[in-house]
Amino acid sequence: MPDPQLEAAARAVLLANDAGTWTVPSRVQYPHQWNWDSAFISLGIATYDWDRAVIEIESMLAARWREGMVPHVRYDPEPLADYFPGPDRWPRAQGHVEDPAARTSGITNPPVLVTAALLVGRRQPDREGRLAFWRRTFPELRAFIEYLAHDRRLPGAPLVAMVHPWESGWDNSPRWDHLRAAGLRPRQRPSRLDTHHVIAADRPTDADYDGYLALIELLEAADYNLTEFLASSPFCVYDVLMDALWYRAASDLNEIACELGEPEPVPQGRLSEFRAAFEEYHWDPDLGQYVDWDCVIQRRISRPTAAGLCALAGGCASPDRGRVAWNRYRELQTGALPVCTVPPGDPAFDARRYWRGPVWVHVNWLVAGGLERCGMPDEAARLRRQTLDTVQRSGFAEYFDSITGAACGVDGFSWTAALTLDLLSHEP
Ligand code: 2M8
Repeated sequence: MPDPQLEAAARAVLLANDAGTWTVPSRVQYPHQWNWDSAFISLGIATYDWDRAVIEIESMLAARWREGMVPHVRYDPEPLADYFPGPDRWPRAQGHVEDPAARTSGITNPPVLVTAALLVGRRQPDREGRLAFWRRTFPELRAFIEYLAHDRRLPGAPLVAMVHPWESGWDNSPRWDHLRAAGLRPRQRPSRLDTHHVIAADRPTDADYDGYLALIELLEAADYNLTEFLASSPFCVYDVLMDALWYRAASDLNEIACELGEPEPVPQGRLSEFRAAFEEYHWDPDLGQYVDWDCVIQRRISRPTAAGLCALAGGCASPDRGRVAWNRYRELQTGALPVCTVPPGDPAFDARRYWRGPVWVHVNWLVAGGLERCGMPDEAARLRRQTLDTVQRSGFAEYFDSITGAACGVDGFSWTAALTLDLLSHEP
C-alpha cells in the first residue's frame, strides 16, 4: 500500500472509532476512553483535524479527580456491559471525580497527555488559537503533574509510586510477575470479557487478573490513599517509563508555561533532583539497561525490556547510557522484530502474548524519539520506517507478533492508526 493510501486507511480507522468527544481504542475490545490512548490518538487526529484533536485531550481532562489525577479510564455509560471491569468495581473512586456525571477508574496512566497537549498545540499555525488552547488546559495539566509528584511520592525519592500494572499500560509485562507470584485473590471473580474477541492464549492469564482485581479491592479499601494502600499491598513500583514520561511531561508543561508568559511550574532544581534519582534507582550497571524499582522490597527489578528504551524519550536519561542500552538491547533482540517488548532470550518471552514480547507501534514511536534524544537520528529514522513497514504489511492491529510480524489482538486499533499518521507526517 503506498503511503497516501495508508494515510487514508488510518484516518478511516480513527473515524470509525470516534465516539463523539473521544475516540475508543477499539469498538469491540475497549469501548471507553483510555487516558494514554487518547494522548497518542490526539497526535494522529491533529494531522488532519486540529479542533477534534483538542477535543480529544479536553474530554480526557474533563474526567479528572479533585486531587488532580486524570484517571486511566473514563467510562461511557452506554456500553458498560461490554467491558470488564466497569465503574461498579471502583465505587469509592466515583466520590473523587470532579464532574459528578463522569464515571472513571481509580488509577492513572503515564502523563503523555501533557506532552500531547504541547505537540498538538504546536500544530496550530494561528498563534491566538494555539495559546487559547494552552491557556484553557494549563491548570488541569499542571494539577495532573503535581498530583503524581505529591500524592504519589514516597519518603526518600522524588519519583512516582505506581500502584497497579494497568497504570503502566504494560499490564502483564514480566516486569510485574512478582504480583502474580504474590498469589493475591479477589473476593469476587466475575467472568472476564476480554477473551471474547481475542484468543485467551494472547491475553493475560486468570492469575494475572486475580492480581489486578485484588489490587483494586486494596485501593478501594484505602480510599486511594497511598500510605494506607502500602500497609497491605505487595505491589508498588517506580516504573521506569512512568518516571521518564513524568519528567518529559513536567518539561513540556514548563514549555507551555513559557509560551503563555507564566513562571515555570516545575523549577529546574526539582527537575535535576528528579534526574539524579532516576539514574540512581533505574540504571542497572550490570545489565546496561534502565529498569524498574520494587518499592516494597527496595530492589531493582533487573529484567531488560523495551520499557527502558521507551524511557529514553523522557529526556532525563544520560545519552551515553542510552546508547549503551540500545546497543545491548539490539543484541538481545536478535531474531525478533524491533522493538520486541521482551527479548527472545527471556524465559517469559512470548511473541504473541500481549505485553510479554510483541511489537507495539507506540512503543516504537517512543523508542525512536529516545534514540534521537541520545544522538542516534539514523537509528531513529530506520526504526520509524521499519514500524511503518510492519503496519503496511499487517494493518492497524493492536500489536504485532515479534517473530512473524503478524497482526495480533484486535484489528482497527486507534493508537496504531494515529501514530501511523504522525509518523507519515514526519517522513522526509
Ligand atoms: C490495555 O489495558 C486494558 C486495561 O487498562 C485491558 O487490557 O483491558 C493495555 O494495552 C493498555 O496499555 C491500553 O491503554 C488499554 C487500551 O488500549 O488496553
